[in-house]
Amino acid sequence: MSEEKIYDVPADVVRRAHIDNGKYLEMYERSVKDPDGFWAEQARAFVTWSKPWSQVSNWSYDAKNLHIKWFEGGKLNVSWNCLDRHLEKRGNQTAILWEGDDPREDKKITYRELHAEVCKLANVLKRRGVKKGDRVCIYMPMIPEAAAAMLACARIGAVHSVVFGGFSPESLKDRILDSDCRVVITADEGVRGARKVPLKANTDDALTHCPNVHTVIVVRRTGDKIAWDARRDVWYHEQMAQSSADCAPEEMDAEDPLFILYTSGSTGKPKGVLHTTGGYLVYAAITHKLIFDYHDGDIYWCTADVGWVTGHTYIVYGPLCNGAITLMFEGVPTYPNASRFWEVIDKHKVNIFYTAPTAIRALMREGEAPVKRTSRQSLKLLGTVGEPINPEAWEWYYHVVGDARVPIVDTWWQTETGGILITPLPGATRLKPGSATRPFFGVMPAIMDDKGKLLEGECSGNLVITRPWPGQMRTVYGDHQRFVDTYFRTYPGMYFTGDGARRDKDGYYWITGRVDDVLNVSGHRLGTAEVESALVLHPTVAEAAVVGCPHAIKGQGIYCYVTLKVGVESSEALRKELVQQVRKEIGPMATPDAIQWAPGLPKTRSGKIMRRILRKIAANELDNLGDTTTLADPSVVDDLIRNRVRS
Ligand code: 6R9
Repeated sequence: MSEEKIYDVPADVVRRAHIDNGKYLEMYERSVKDPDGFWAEQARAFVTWSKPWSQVSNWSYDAKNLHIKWFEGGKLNVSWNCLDRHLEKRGNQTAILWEGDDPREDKKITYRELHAEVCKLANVLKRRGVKKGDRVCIYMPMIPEAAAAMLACARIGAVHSVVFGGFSPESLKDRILDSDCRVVITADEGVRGARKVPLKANTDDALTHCPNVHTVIVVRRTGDKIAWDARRDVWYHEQMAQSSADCAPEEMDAEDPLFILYTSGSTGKPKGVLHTTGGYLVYAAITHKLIFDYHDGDIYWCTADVGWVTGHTYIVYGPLCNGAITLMFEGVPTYPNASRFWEVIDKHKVNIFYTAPTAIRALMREGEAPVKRTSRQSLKLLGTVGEPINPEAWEWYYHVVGDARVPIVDTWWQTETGGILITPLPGATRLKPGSATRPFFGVMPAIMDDKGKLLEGECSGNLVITRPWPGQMRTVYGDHQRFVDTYFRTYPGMYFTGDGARRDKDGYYWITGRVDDVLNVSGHRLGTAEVESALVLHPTVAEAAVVGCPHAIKGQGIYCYVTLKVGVESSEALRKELVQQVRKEIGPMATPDAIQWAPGLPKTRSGKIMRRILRKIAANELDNLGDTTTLADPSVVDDLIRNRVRS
């Protein structure tokens, strides 16, 4: 078993690291014995406050009285912390190092330039009537203006809701309506892998159902022709030209909302995860500095999209709060060729590189040559996030990309957690391929069995966290009850993550993946219920059940069982139509990998679909289907097995 394999921390890494193992143990102990003392110290070290807090933490995980507050009464502004306070010392240092989709395109934006851009945009928003507490939707490609838009909202106390540019007009519409955004910031088109993404056209589609949106601010990225509604649409560059670069930051309370980010759960529509100002920023900054062992001047690159939480915390807020140089990449790992990541690392002398297992697996398939023709000597640290990394991919990342020279931090966390919770620290933690290893400071994980018993020592079960940390989400926007029910009902008094995990004899955590109906497809979170709803919208579909299936590159693929209405014939054309339907409703990342025609679905006598059986069939694990005697009609299972689709 690869569990036996342990990589020691190289001596040179220990020497330069902020935290070695002794310090980790000592600080961890302090952080859980005296959390308020620990976090008060960190909050002062990482963030500048215009007024101190009156209480470090104030919380209850009791479902009847659920509340989580950090640094109450403390005042600060996130954009001021990410920009203004760096101007004196590093005004002329690069803040955002942008690498375009086309390798010939790049640019450097200093802290001073970014500050001016953000202030101007904040004034544009104000002119369009945006006030503290208003929600603003950001639907953008990976260009610096996306980060500026987030920071401009933060500057005036508006709450941003970034929607990933890969989402369909339908998904965009749902998100705009749920949080009642009245302003959208977008671009004419995005560019990825030399292909154009019609962001403005998608926005136009979405907005036919959003009467409250009065302003769309459009960045000119490609200059191609787009439709224009003169009552509603304004050009970013024209507005900016009329704007002053002087904009005083709004003084915010630590618990004022900073952003909403929609994420998928096991049931219903995606929920608006709400993060607040003070605790989130402290947690983003401390985790970025200590987990990536960031030192002044390091070139740091997180390949996520700003549409996901990783982009929020580890491209924008964490790095900029720390005065770091953050690389932002517009393109894809395989354009113009499979060396692109490594070429960008050489071109910009990247020191810290953070990506997803799905990208590693896709590049691994291309062999070693595209990696080996580059130097990668600048690298000091590698990181992964988004899904469990299989030990083979970990070893390839370590040996081929890192030349067995640099540590890997496998960082486990979620949209809900705001920042990384379980991870190695490069100078402190011996690595085991495939394990996210140990909890970060102040984080108390535990493992529960299905009956609600807390397990001790070596064990496996469901992962919970038993007390809050400053970056934790505070509520589901507009639906606090859903927050309580989703995360605090399964195990009373604890935050339930939805993930399974194992703890080994060294206390290391091995995340095994979701135990609920959430899929993780190429690191993108999707609810099976969302895909099912998209399928049943088609007039020929009577019923649909969707499960995950193993996929060599994506981690999980999407396997759909579809029951057609009586009298409808299945066909290849209809299969294609259904695939299109899901892409149109959700977006290309939700493209089904397999559609199986299912005349019947395995249901209990009370009518509940037995997904356990469907998952096994999709995974081709046919010898261990478990108990099927409680099914209303056990014969449907044989039919499903016979007609299994190879995905
Ligand atoms: C940051 C992010 C969260 C889900 C999470 C888990 C999976 C993320 C992981 C990991 C194993 C890791 N996940 N990191 N699983 N090892 N290092 O990805 O947020 O999009 O909300 O997804 O992703 O299943 O519950 P989000």
